[in-house]
Amino acid sequence: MEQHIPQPKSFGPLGNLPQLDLEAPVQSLMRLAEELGPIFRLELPGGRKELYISGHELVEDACDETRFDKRVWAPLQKVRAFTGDGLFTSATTESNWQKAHNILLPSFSQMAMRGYHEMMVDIAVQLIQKWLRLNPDESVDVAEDMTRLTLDTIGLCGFDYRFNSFYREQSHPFITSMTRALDEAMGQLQRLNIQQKLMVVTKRQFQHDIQAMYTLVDKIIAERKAQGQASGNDLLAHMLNGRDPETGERLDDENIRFQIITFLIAGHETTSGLLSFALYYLLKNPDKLQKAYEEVDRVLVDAVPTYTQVRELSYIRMILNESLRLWPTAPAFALYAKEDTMLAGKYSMKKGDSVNVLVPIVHRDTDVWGEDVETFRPERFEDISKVPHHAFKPFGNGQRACIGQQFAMQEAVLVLGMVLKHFEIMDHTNYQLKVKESLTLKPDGFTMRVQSRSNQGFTIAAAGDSPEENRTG
Ligand code: FDE
Repeated sequence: MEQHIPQPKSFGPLGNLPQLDLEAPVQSLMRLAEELGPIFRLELPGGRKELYISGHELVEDACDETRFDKRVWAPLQKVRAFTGDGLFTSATTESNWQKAHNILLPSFSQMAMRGYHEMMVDIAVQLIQKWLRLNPDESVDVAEDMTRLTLDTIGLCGFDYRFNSFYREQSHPFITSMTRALDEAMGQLQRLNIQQKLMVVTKRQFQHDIQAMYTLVDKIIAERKAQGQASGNDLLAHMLNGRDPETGERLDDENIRFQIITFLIAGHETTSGLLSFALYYLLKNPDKLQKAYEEVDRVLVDAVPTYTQVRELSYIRMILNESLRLWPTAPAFALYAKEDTMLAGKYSMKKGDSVNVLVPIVHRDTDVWGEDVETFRPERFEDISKVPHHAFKPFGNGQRACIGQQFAMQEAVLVLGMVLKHFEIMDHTNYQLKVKESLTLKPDGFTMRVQSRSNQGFTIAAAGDSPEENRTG
């Protein structure tokens, strides 16, 4: 029998919009899920109806790829203005999705990670050096420095381009444009059509920012082509040289432009949020922090870690997984029914109907995670066979899951390991978590102090140069 789907009281043409905090929509949806249960419906302006699911059974069923596929939902549709049919914002049915997926998959295999290691170390050393030079009374803006780090890492590993964020007070102009364009894309979601039409200046700025991004990216592509297609062993080289094993086709220049912007967006905000949340949880859980110190001191015996040592930091990896459980930095994704179907045998869906998965709530489902879901306990991930994988979706689902998952985890383990190896971290403000929302989540206004744990500072300052020297290419 068809089951009833709860919906909160709606307000005329605004529908349920008043129930959403526009600064923090995901957190309002989380509160609604706690009130209304594992499935609910909202009515948004324009008569748009949205279904939200967060119970493990519903989510597991919607993740069945034979019946459901990724929907490029409203926020991603807006981002499409500058990422076009890049991997993140294309439908699975668009030909460039399969083609780019086939061509780029090998660049993100565990094997490929070894090849990025020295570049990842190069950027991580810049972060460590910056922090080593702080005066004792200076604090670190965690999310800002982590964003510098993740952006520079994807820039260097992806396109052999140095944003040099640690040498700038303000963001690189590309990032200013990208951040403003992302904010505008999210802003458009909340405006009525008529408002949108009146915002001439905003629209002009949006177009200007998109052009600025294209100009930089097109220059990177042109310079690489001038060096000869075969040069380099980064993502860009794979995009230029790779052929789809199924069709033998290459990516065209416009699609490569979209992919580069996609990787810069997808590859830095999410990973930087992840590292920031992990540091927050460590500060608030001294016993886990102690275990982490013990592991890095045992495994990272040199000033600069090797690839193999990073792979051995299993407790650090568990900490990152547990951070992703509590605050998955990409907090939602959407799926549509490929044919008429029953969701979990209970709710009928017509072909094309879609559901939004509220990942932070799935990750707090007590049926599968236990009663202590609010507790930060990395040990949940100790035995991989005991992890309820069907209720752990920080990287999305199936063939449309995050292609950068290994990359992000490799980078995050390396950086968190190095930070803990070199610094005692201190919660000097007794920070109270406030989650800031854009396309992704991060702790808002989170600062901490760091103190060198030994005289290793000296070693790394000298060793920091070596990855560069050794990089013969
Ligand atoms: C993707 C992704 C996803 C899915 C979404 C949907 O479904 O819509 C998710 C959930 C994610 N991703 C998440 C994440 C987290 C983190 C930390 C990350 N992520 C990171 C990264 C890095 C890089 C480079 C990336 N990432 C990338 C990416 C891409 C390209 C994509 C799309 C794919 C396809 O094909 O679709 C993603 N990512 Fe991520």
